[in-house]
Amino acid sequence: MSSEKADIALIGLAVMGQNLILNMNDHGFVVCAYNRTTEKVDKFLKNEAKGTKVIGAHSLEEMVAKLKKPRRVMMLVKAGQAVDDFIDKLVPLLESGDIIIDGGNSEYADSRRRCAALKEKEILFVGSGVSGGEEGARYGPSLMPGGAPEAWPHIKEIFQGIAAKVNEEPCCDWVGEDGAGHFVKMVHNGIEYGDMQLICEAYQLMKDALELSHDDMSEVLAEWNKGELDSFLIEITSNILKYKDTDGEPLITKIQDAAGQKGTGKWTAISALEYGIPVTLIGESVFARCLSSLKDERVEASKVLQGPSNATYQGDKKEFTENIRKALYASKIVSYAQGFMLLREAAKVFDWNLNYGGIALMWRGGCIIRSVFLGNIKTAFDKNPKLSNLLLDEFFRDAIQDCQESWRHVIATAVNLGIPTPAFSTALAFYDGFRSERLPANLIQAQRDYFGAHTYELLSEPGKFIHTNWTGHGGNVSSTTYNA
Ligand code: 2AM
Repeated sequence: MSSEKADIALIGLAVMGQNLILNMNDHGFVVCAYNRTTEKVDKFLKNEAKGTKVIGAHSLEEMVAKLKKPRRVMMLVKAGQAVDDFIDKLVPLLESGDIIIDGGNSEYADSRRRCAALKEKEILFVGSGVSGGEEGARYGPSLMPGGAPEAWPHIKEIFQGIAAKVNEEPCCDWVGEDGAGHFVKMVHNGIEYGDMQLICEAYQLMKDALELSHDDMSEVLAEWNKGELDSFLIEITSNILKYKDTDGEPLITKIQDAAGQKGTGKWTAISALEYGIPVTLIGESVFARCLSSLKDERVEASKVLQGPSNATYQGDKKEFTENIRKALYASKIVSYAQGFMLLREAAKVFDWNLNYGGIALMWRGGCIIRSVFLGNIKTAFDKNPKLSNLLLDEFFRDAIQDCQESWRHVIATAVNLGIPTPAFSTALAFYDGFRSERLPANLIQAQRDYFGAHTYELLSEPGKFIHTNWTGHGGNVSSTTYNA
């Protein structure tokens, strides 16, 4: 074995870890591989890593001794306790300025905690979102690193080297402080839930309202994939719809209609509620999966509960298909606007200096939500880095304006036909709420004051809280501390 020292160590030889190592090796970096079950190190060196410059270690001590300084140690192990256990074992072996990177699916709150705890020990912690699955890890993932900013210059070359590229630009940039990388990854996954739900609603409308064949739907999506909606998810959906089972039937029609979930969409929705940001489309997408998984109850209810008698669209099918495309596009714009609103609020709460255009670029390639559309978002933030809301960018404002009539027509039609479109509908409701100078919340304030003396402000006197004795009895004492 050569005495060459490794540029980086990677702990965790499941498929993602192995593929990232091979990707780093392809880009000229020497990687030292380690795994809790050390037989996997030998197996990896003898098989997948055979003939590469990858070296192995059978203990953490050996691994650390083989690293250049500052030492860079990346973990791709099961999220949770395993990460903390490795950190505890690594810290005594490392020195000031060394770097620990967690590339697993950790929760951002854990990354915040780890970053702060390691700072005390002068170790630089990075929590990085890694997206793109096994294929991405091997040939170019989207990487979203955040944590101790001093670590970035030392890992930039490796990270940007192995990341996916779009027009030669790497889909990896520094995200922000402490848990920002894992927060951005979480929002990415939430947006993925939204994108998938939107495509499902378009699918159901084409299938049930227009009664298109699966081959026709596949072609429609292939066509959409040539325009504004050009994206990985539209592309694979087109392929899925035309895929035939051995009997020649579309396989999709035989698949159980109960969606699973691992929880990242749910965590985005929970964060949205926690920070008070109306990320309604991701929320609806999580609930749509929940409703789908109540299969037995739905089967029972379908025998009892009635919908409208007419369930198919009577107008021009081609025209309505184009309306659906526009409804999908407008809803998607709202979803991303909501996602960036959540990022903006988290940046405020945690004092992160988020690079929004950079985030759009990181999602532009390599990951599940990759799309041409993310290039438009990058452009919007390049034009105005302080853009408060995507919907206010001229390009997106005009795009929604262009889609608006179709969007309303599709939702109205779906309502009349009894076809659920929770994501399309919530996007439009958000749009109409967001563009309202006045909402009926004055009545909520009056009701709260009526039953709980919570006080209200007058439009003419903002900042001054007043209580009215609405009934003439019950007293004039206002409540400021109690929240019903
Ligand atoms: P293993 O091969 O020894 O099981 C994905 O599961 C990766 O995380 C694997 O490399 C696995 O190591 C590692 N992993 C899972 N749980 C772990 C734990 N509690 N401690 C250390 N490594 C763990």
